[in-house]
Amino acid sequence: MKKKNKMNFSVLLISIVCVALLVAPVCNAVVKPTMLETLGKNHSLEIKKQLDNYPLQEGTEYWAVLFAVGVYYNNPDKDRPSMLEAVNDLYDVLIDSPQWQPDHIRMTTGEQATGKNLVKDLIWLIRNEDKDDMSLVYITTHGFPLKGPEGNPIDLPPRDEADGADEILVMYEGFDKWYAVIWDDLLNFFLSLLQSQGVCLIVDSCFSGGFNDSPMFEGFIPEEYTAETFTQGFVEDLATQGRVVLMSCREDELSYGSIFSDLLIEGFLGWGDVFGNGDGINSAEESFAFAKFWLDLFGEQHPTMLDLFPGEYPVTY
Ligand SMILES: [Ca+2]
Ligand SMILES: [Ca+2]
Ligand SMILES: [Ca+2]
Ligand SMILES: [Ca+2]
Repeated sequence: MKKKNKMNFSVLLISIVCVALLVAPVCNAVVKPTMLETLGKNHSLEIKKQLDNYPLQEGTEYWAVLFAVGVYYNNPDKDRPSMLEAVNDLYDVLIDSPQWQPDHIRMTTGEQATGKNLVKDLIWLIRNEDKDDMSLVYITTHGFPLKGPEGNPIDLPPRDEADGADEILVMYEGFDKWYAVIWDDLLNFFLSLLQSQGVCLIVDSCFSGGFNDSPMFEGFIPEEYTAETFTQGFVEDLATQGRVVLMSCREDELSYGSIFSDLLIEGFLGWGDVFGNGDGINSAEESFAFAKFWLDLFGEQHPTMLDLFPGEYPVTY
């Protein structure tokens, strides 16, 4: 991930707020309570009515794994403190919304952000969630296409890359030890084991557009498939996973600072819905559209989305 100084981002945010004030004078703050006040009492009642009718099953729990590396063993020049700030901001915005509980969110950062711990976090998620739940995984670190010593692209099995290279994410020791990385197939494997009705993956890294791999196992019926495995519903559950993936840039692009995360979080704070359908819910799709609008305008990085979730994935109310 390329460094961008804080100054530039401050200018960006100020510009965003100014332009947003011009195009949406009804919204004079980014914090939710103020927004709701400005939307008026009648509108709030309407929102409440819609939330009451929101088609989520009783017993739906929201689970999250938030993972930010931000510091790198033996390579301080690669450190990106903005990643650690972004993950804290994301945590705050989630727990500010009633469906997210602190004991349902696992956050790993800095020196703890090793590949082993990411796998542990994902296993924790897999063991806790079930099929009427919603899961969210956020990862931010440096990313690269996987290449051999000669610079040749490498696509580990499954061979699923149009550009010939899997994408890798650098863990805490990743600039010191070549193997301290997680690649997209491995991440996709763990995500594909989730039974949640909705899975939202957010990746903020260079080349993150390569994390658009479809869930594994879909429509896949193994040879040893038996009546017993069918009654357990295992494969059926995997096949029904609705996934939405929000990525900070295209597969062949760099990502700057933590601007994508910061804008997405602004979306979750309320701007997503303000520029979206105004139903009181900041969905992943709406917040992505908000972030994409601004980043496309600047033209340096172009966020991408893989949306296999029917309807919209509700992130904050
Ligand atoms: Ca692959
Ligand atoms: Ca690729
Ligand atoms: Ca890929
Ligand atoms: Ca909405």
